[in-house]
Amino acid sequence: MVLKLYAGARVSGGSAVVALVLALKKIPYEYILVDMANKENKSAEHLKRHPYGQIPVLDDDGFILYETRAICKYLENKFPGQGMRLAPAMTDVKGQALFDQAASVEVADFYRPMLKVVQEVVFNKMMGRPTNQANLDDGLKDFGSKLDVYEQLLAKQKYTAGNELSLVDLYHLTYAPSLEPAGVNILQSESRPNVKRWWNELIGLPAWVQLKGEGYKHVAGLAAGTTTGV
Ligand SMILES: N[C@@H](CCC(=O)N[C@@H](CS)C(=O)NCC(=O)O)C(=O)O
Repeated sequence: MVLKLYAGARVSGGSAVVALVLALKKIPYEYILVDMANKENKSAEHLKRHPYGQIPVLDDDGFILYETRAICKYLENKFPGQGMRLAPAMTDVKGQALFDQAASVEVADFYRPMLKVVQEVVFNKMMGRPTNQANLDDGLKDFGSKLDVYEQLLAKQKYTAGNELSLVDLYHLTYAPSLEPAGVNILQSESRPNVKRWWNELIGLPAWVQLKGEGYKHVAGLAAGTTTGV
């Protein structure tokens, strides 16, 4: 049975990252819209799939999985030889350890401070709330200091987990692409040339550009409408 991806109307957040992994690994899937605007994510039916009432959720023939990073790792482990390889082989113990290290860093040192900034310049705006300048300044300072460390790392290696593009790099595409359209070019600052090089490569991946342009795909290969957004 074909995999089902439960996601919102917009190509954004973790759902977009899962859809990108599905595309890079050439795994067909059925996109099932969860109508977030009408709180379908909090419906009894969806809560059976995701106890926190969130997206994305993957349904692999009745095996239900949530959490973006767990879903991506599952797809890589289930289809290691299909499409692009996105994690070190299981037998590469050191490669796996460096992958896990980079994955933890992404959550603690990139996602958290990045989200503080996105909250102010994207989410607040979407909700019609004013930007809290003190929170924004704080978020930018915190995120900038973490990116300074990324700069040192990316001066020595091409990607966050080594010299191969991996799932960990793709995890960084959760929400951060919404910063530039909101006027925050922190990921493309000339002061961090290696972060800029790495980031431009990620947002320029043809599969990402196509996904943002066409939206999630139905299994028949039809575009699911123009679901562009943050
Ligand atoms: N840690 C989760 C976060 C998922 C998440 O925050 N999803 C958002 C949309 S991208 C959501 O469902 N928000 C609705 C809510 O939290 O009620 C993951 O990585 O999958």
